Amino acid sequence: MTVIPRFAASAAAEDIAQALQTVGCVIIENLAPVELVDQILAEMDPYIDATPYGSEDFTGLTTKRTGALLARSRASVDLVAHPLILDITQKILGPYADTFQLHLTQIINIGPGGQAQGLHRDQWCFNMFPFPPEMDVEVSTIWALDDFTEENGATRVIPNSLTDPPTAIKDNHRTVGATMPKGSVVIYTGRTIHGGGANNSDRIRRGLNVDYILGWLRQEENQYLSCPPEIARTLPAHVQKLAGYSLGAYALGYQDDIRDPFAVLNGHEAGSSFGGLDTAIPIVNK
Ligand SMILES: O=C(O)CCC(=O)C(=O)O
Ligand SMILES: [Fe+2]
Repeated sequence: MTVIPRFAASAAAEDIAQALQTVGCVIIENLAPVELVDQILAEMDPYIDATPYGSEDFTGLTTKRTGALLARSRASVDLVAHPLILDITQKILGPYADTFQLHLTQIINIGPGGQAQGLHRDQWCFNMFPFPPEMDVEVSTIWALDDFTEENGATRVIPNSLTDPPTAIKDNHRTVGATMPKGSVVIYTGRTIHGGGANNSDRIRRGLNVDYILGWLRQEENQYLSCPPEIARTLPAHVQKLAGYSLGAYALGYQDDIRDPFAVLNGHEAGSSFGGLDTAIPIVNK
């Protein structure tokens, strides 16, 4: 198959996850209301204005990358912790860890004249570690904050590239544009070869990149600094946990005397022992 499988917002997580597992990419059309997207853009506008352009080709010389969505945009919480996306992510990452967590939140605005980003795998951020070819460690999403078109730099993905050799990043001719209306989302995994498209239009292409990783990996965006405790405390409990204020595995992520970070964050009495996974984390796979 050389197209990106497309689903309606009403589709079952199971069907979407199966397509994602097989082809490595899927689009869910119109999953977010346009009004919600506009609210996120309004809340993020001052931060986007203050963001510098990328300093080299990969980050994009006409591209702005603006993060810390959980701290800066209350409306973004509905996308970052979208139940359907979390459900799909759970199905993809579930076999490899007891938990998964937020990896990064980033509005990616590709300005007019922006060149296509070099094709890559997102999981290469883990120091290029050669994970087993069939293993998933990351699920990536890009929400279209504008209509994504071939002309304005829709994300480009290579369907069926999950286990291709790294040299497939040269296969520009195999890429397909994730064209989709505003409020839709393209999902791919850490193994899928993809990159931002060239923006040949005269308007900015705005997208929101939210990725998720296994609970035992390091987060790309440092959530404890981007969304510090005083702000995290005001978020819903499951979002606090998703952001990383929870144990990532039996003995990962505790504070001082082996206290549960979720309990500490919220001023609850926190026991002192390893492995509070049953109650401490949002998303238990087993
Ligand atoms: O902006 C996009 O469409 C994709 C960006 C991307 O893949 C990345 O920065 O890792
Ligand atoms: Fe990427």
